[in-house]
Amino acid sequence: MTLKFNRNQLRAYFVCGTQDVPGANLETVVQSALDAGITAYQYRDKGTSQLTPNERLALGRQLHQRCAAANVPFIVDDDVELALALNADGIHVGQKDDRVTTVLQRVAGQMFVGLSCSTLAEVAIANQIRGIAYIGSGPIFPTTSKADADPVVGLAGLKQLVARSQRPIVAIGGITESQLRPVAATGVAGSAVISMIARSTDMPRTVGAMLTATAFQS
Ligand code: TZP
Ligand code: MG
Repeated sequence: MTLKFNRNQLRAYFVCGTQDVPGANLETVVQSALDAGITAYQYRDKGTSQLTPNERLALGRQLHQRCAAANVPFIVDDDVELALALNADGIHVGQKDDRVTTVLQRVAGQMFVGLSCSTLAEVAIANQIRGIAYIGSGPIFPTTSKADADPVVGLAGLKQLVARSQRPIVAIGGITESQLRPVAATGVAGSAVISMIARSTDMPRTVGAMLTATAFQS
C-alpha cells in the first residue's frame, strides 16, 4: 500500500543510510527511530556507502516493510529506479538529480515527490511545477553529513523561503535539539535530520523534541 502525503509527515523526518551509522545496523537504527515516533523515513544510501546495488535493494525492502508496519512513509533519495523497484511512498530529488519534471512523469500517481530548494529562485520555479508535494531546504546550519552541501541558508534565509513557498517546507542540515524551536518558528512543517537521530543516546527524547517543536495540523 502506498501512503499518501500530508504535511504532518514532515514533523520528525529521519534521513539515513548505511554510511551514516558506521559500526551499527541500519535496520536496528531505523526500527528504534520508528519506535520513537518519527513521521517519515528517507532511505539515502550513497557517498561512502559500501553496499552493492543488490544489497541496497534488499535492505530497502526490509526498511520499507518496517516503515509500512509503523504507517510511516518510506521515501527514497534521488534514485527513481530504486524508488520504483521498492514501491516507495515517496522520492526526494535534489536540484542536481534527474530533473524533477522527468521524475514527476516517471512516478506519476505511484508516489509523492519532494524537491530540494535552497534559494528563492529555486522555490519560485518549484511553485510553478504541479505535483511537488513538499520542499526540503538547507543546509540551515553547517553539516558534516553531506559532502557537496549548498551554502548555509540560516534561519533568516529559511524564513524567506517559507514565505515564498506554496508547498510545505522541511528544514535540513546541521539541526540540533537546541535549534528545533527557532527552526520551527520560521514556519516550516518540520525538521529533517541525520546526525541528531542517528547519534542520539535517547531517541524517544530526541524525536519527542521534534514533535513538540511543531504543532500538528489537521
Ligand atoms: N541535505 C542537505 S544537508 C543534509 C542533506 C542530506 C545532511 C543533513 O544531515 P545532518 O547530520 O542532520 O546535518
Ligand atoms: Mg508503501
